[in-house]
Amino acid sequence: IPSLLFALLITAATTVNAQDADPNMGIIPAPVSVKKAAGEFILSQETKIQADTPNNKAVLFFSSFLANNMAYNKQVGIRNANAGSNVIYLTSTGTEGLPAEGYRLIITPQQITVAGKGAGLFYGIQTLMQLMPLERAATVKIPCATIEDYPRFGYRGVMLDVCRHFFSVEMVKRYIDLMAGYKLNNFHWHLTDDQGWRIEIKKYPRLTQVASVRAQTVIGNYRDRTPQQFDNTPVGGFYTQDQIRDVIKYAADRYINIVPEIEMPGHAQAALAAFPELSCDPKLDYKVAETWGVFNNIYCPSEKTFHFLEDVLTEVIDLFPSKYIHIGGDEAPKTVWKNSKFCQDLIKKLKLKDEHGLQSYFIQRMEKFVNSKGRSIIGWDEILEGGLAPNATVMSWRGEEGGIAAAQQNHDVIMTPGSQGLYIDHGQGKLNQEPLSIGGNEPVSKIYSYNPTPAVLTPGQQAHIKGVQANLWTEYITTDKKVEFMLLPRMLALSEIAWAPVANKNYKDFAEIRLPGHLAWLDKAGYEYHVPVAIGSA
Ligand code: TNX
Repeated sequence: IPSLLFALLITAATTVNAQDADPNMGIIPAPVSVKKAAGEFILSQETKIQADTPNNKAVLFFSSFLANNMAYNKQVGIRNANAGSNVIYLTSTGTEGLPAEGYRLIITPQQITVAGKGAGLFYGIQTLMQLMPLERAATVKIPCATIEDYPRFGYRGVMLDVCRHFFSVEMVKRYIDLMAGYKLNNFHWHLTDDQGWRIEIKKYPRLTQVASVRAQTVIGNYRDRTPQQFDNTPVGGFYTQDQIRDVIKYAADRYINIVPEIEMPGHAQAALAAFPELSCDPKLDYKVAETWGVFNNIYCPSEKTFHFLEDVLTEVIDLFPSKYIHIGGDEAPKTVWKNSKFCQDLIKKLKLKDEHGLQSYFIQRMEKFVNSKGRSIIGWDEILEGGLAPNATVMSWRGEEGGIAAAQQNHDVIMTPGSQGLYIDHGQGKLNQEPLSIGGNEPVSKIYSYNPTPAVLTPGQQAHIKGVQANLWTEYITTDKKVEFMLLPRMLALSEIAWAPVANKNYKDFAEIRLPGHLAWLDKAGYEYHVPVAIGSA
């Protein structure tokens, strides 16, 4: 008998070990809690799908997924008291004690229950979809488990620069699809820059007629300082307001907010090409920038400029429901302001310290305007220089220092430090094995190891870190495929640092156990991605 008991114990132990090999059941980002159970639910054409409200957008998303993936075309029913077995139930009940955006997913052989409110239900469905096999089939097996899950951060973002190169509505939607599958919830749309203005503003048609087109584009890496070669195909493109509304709805159907960015006072040369009178030296001949880098031609802090930007932001705010409106603030060289009599007089009149004070005055004025419309500004960390606008949220990109300083001043922060792997325009492997990029080497392991709450902050200050974001600048990204290549699989690592509790993070489990299944899914979905270097090498 003792040896039989021993054998039983051994069997039990091996079963547990086999399960432990994949404690997160392949799910990315890793859930807060996963309890596996024996057996599986068999989803077939006979399965009933029921919901509290069948026309809920998360429910509609799930039924269209089933229609596409297993040709399941039955109507979603309303829950009745005697649901019986072979039922998937999507509900907002049973969510007691769950934090915002959280869900419970209970899979038994008889029933699957996805419980969550709003985004929570949508995320529960995303997890359930990840548990389904890749192959199209009429019947699929889903392993039994109880999963309870909610995000670490409320803001989980990815930025796309559509100015340096323009990307179609279709591509933007593909980008949003990827975000949704990985529970990312803020798409930062970088819409204006020196090299192109990409949003239709009804009051100023010259912005799209003139500022959205550049005559030629530097090719090669401008940092080499080798003689520059130009591709003289004109590059243009902008989104009409109708297209923007369509993208906003598409994103909202996936619980993604879009944060629009209108750059000021710097990165404004394209706008100045359309409206030279907004510069401090209107006699100069401005053109939409054709090379990369930082440009001296910035908006003049004049009443004309403020009126123009208020008009632009009025249309932007009418379009975008986002609480946050990003007004840039980065890389605004002060040379022109230093040499301008108008600016120097203004500094004296307003009793400002210097040009940085003038930039603060500029941002604070715009903040007042945005706040008057019930919205809040985000600015890049340069908005700290010369004093923060009272209600601003800081996006910390030049390392974490700006974010730390802002949190210490009780301002909200979104961490996106380039030095910590969050700049996904940088290369992901050895440069000689990579396509042309702005440089750097930020492999997926580096972004994975980033923790957005710096230890120097007190718990109270850490609460100001609202989230984390990866930025995809597109100077060297000319095609849709290259966007995907730069984004993937780093975006999956981002989703885990934005969502999962620190204690659940484990790079080996992420990269070796779970990632391969996701790469297979990306293959199937036709996305291009970088093949990460094996752990331990390179
Ligand atoms: C800095 S990050 C910029 C961008 C460039 C990027 C290239 C930031 C706020 N400004 O204008 O595209 O570096 O990595």
